[in-house]
Amino acid sequence: MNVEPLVPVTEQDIQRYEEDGVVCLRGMFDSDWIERMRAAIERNLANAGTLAIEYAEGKSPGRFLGDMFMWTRDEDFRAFVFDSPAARIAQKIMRSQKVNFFYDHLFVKEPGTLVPTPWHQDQPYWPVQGSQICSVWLALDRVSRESSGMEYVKGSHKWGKWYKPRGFDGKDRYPEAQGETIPDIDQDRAKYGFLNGDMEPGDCLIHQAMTIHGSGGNVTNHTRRRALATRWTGDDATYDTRPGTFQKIREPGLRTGDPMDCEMFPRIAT
Ligand SMILES: O=C(O)CCC(=O)C(=O)O
Repeated sequence: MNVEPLVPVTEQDIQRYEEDGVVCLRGMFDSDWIERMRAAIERNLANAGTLAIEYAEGKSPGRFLGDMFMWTRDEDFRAFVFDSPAARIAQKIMRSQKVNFFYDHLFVKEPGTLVPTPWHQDQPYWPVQGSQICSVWLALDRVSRESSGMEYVKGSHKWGKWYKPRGFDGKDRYPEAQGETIPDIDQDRAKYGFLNGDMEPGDCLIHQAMTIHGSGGNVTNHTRRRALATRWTGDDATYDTRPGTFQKIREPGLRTGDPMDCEMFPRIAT
């Protein structure tokens, strides 16, 4: 299992992330990681955590499971946080001295699950302020547009907009949250630039927490779409107790303005 990224992160990758708000890094995780995390995901699908949400329930055939904080209860998800190249990749892309692990988020969209992942920014959901905040979205299957490949609105992390979070299932799960209503991106596609593309298992997308992103349904008959997103923060990130952020597995014991370092958001030695 590789500890270092299989391919070095280059200055060009970092600049692309800074300009576009997302970069796709190819072939970063070896097949041992892919197999290990696939097996861990199967266990999780059979026994999801208390914060898991079935986004497709009552809306579409198939299954779209979102689960979080798997690392707090499963050794393999935990190993991914501490021993995989994800922390090093995040640290490099964010140009950060330190890197804290924020949480892990599983997204499994099974074949024939027609619900999209709605357009959103991540940071409005999260109790964090700062700009060195990113996700490493690791593909564990081949991903195409048809199997719900991710799509990003190019450069949207620089718009200076803060959009109100909403449940992926359309429910108003964050009534106390602030923010504008996100524009209907799909109604006006000619107005925006988009970044998307096919992926292989072991490829990952790194996106900044303010970049607008979403995906379509998985309209394939046989292609599963399993992705493990890990969330990372860097030097300038601080905790923020504002109301209307997502539910955590437990409280970290931080106050607004505190650096992220704590047991729940461990600093990873890279
Ligand atoms: O995988 C998906 O459908 C959603 C991923 C996402 O929104 C994220 O990782 O922030």
